[in-house]
Amino acid sequence: MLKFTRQSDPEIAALVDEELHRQEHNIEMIASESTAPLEVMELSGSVFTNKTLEGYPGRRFQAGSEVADKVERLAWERAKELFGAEHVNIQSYSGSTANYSVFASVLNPGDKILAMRLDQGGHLTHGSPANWVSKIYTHVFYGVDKETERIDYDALDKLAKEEKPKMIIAGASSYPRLIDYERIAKIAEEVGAYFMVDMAHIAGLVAAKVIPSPIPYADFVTSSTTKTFCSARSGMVFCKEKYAKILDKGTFPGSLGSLMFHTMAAKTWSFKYAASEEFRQIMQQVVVNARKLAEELTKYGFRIVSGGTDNHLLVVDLRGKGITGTVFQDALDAVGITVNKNMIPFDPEKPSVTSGVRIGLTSVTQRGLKEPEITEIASIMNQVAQAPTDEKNLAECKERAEALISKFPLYQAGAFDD
Ligand code: DSN
Repeated sequence: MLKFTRQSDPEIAALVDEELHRQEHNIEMIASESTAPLEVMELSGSVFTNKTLEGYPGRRFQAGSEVADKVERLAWERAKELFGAEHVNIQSYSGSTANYSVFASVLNPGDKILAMRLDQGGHLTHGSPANWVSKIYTHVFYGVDKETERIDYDALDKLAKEEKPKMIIAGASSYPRLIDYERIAKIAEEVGAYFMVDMAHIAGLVAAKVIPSPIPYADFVTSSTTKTFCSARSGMVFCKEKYAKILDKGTFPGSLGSLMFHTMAAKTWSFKYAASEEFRQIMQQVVVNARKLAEELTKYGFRIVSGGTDNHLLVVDLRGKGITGTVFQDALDAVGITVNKNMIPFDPEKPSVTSGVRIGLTSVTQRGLKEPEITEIASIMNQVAQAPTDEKNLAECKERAEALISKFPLYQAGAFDD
């Protein structure tokens, strides 16, 4: 895939090779990552990169749109069929811009948004003070119950009635449990709020019908298309038909400019692939593997936030092991297991240190790892946690990790031969 770059710029080509080598030899367990199928790579690099277009099929601002229009229309049909949605807009560049386009469509400056706290699993773009949306809208937050570490729906209900937000957002970056969309939709209806679900992390599981879909319950459902959906770095938004016009206008010209047809082509392929039996089986195994890892780590004395998982990720509380999230992340990184440090609910540590790590199972499952390999990963993680700064221990663990992952190629042999 780098035939020409190798000749004109060996330096950047070498960095791509280096990253491929890193991914091939590491056990990638960042919960927001997955491995893009080769078709997604091809289409993301296709001639659609050259096309500048704004607007919608039949209503473009530039000429030469006849082929691109066919792509966007095909994407609509496939996406609506796959997710059982009334309307889709696939112009977002990412999950973040998908969220921004919904805000631009239905909110005014000063409007109030009720969303999940970032430090208990929410997302930056839902209203963190660090994100620009906090300068435009007012934010109030709900969280999880201290005992169960699951969303406290009674507190959410009470807060919604007190605060009367214009929008309630569900969806999270590090919440391992199913969300009761029906209940939140009812609360939103009672207080006259829009209900938006950000399903970025779980879109693949939803597409494969492995976990329940928010689409029947929410006014708007946003998503990135990487993560469990395993597609291009891009976004998508679904809504009820009654909001179709307002969403399209809020997306373009409301919040986005010219389109990225190369990733739109890749997403179009993924809307077909995600309906396949192959994808369904991978997604089903992702959940099985996540549960298995939670179970195995529990046997080694790790505490799993909320006691387990229903989706592709788990959050591990490391306090019982006497180590922080940073220490464990760095030690695992040194042995070739990639995870990220993560706040646990009511975390006493700073966000730069944390008491936990978040672990995702999508990439390893795509590579073919099943329960026996997950058992081995848990055992390696336990060995790392026992002596996270002991070089001899880390070297032994690295050997075990490398032996395991080398049996499961990232891509088929010869995929990147020029
Ligand atoms: N929110 C970040 C994550 O979940 O890792 C990126 O999408």
